[in-house]
Amino acid sequence: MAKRVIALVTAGLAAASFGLSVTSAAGATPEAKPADGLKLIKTKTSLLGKHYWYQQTFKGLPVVNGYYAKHVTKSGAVQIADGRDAVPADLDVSAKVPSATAAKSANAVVGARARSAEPNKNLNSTPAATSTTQQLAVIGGPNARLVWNVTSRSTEGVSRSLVDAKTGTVVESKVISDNADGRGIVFDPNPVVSERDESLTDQDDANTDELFPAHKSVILRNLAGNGKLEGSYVNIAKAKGGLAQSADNRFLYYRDDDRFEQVMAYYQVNQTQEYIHSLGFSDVNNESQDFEINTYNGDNSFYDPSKDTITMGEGGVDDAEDAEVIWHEYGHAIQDDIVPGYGESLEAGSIGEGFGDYWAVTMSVPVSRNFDLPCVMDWDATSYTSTEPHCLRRTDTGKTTDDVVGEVHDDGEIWSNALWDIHKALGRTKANKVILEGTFFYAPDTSFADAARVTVQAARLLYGKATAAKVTEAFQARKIL
Ligand SMILES: [Ca+2]
Ligand SMILES: [Ca+2]
Ligand SMILES: [Ca+2]
Ligand SMILES: [Ca+2]
Ligand SMILES: [Zn+2]
Repeated sequence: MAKRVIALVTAGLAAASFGLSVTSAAGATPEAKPADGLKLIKTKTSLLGKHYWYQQTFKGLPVVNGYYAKHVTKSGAVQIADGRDAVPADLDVSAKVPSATAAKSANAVVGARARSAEPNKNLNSTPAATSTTQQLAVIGGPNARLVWNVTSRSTEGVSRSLVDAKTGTVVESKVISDNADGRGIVFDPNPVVSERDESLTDQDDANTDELFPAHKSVILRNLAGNGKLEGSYVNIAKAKGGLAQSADNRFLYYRDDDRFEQVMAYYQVNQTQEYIHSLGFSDVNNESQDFEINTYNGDNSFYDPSKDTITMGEGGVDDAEDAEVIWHEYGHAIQDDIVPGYGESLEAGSIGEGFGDYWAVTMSVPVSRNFDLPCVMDWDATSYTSTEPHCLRRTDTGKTTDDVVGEVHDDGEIWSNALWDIHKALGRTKANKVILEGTFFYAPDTSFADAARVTVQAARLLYGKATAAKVTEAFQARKIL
């Protein structure tokens, strides 16, 4: 390992000694020079002076964990912290293993560890690790070697793996993000579905005996660990009554506490992003999406593309008490992320609403035990519908383009019905891969027909002609193609 030496150097000497080719007095043996270069990576200013941080490099490649810092006080005194590792001068820096192979090996190790850390060990619910970067680097010290430094994402957060670039062996793999798991209580997806009971009502946000059993205890993954509901995929930025806070990440509230809805948004969006990653997509609104919870007192929620923020209303049933409302709005955020300026035509807007409804339904499938799957927002709708089942909209209305009325939510039912038929024909995984992949080819002002064509194209390229034919059929049934 590196020698972590702090040396005090006088001001006069420092002026002569520092530059980009500093050599250390300590730690280097003649045949193993510490470095051929130091690269300045950061300069910090404190009350007492300046702090220069250098990355150790070898033949232009970073040396993993090799650092060098120079602290210069205002009086001119210089302190050196030398954390360089010795690297043999003849170390070969040409990789034998391709970066993609290294990424695969690293992801296998990261994925296996993430699965074993999963509380219920449900293999299907744990997304595979996906790698984000692979860079050549050098490890110094007694086991000096050339490595691929692979950064991967998994349910554990961000991991760094070092893969020997000559042999392909994973030398080291560890979680480097300080993501934390927390605890929360949620509805999943909502009380009507989980309790299979269409007679449940809001009762002015009371925690009634009927609604109590719908509360479910869950793990909140990918939290940043700052005691707030902020993490890799969700950031509760604003909330009525203030942001939920817990030093030990225990966010345990029932529905009559306004913080319950904050936990709902965090949990349900994290679920959806883990699912999207499990499909192999690492660039679908892959960011900490801002939410504002209960800050709008109408019975409506909305996605604001100008601020990239989702606002959840509190009219009737608090909207964030129904995961299907959250997932619908998140559907808008997904489309806006994939297609800049999305929704610039009536049909594009209708596709947006239809996709949001579909996304709510497909996300509900694993937690609904088949309870009226095509019904959208079963719980929120109890506030404003009198007939049972309570649904804001459905994905199985049978509408076709003959039924277009020129209102995006109504016409969205044509699109959501097509997507739901694709879901039934292809199965959930294939259907969602095809539908998300197709979205990458949308124009901001796409038409039903154009969006359908690129979805068919995605099906053909991903799965072949037979699958594409099933997708075509689903659009033809809606008279879209
Ligand atoms: Ca509530
Ligand atoms: Ca976003
Ligand atoms: Ca509502
Ligand atoms: Ca539903
Ligand atoms: Zn909408």
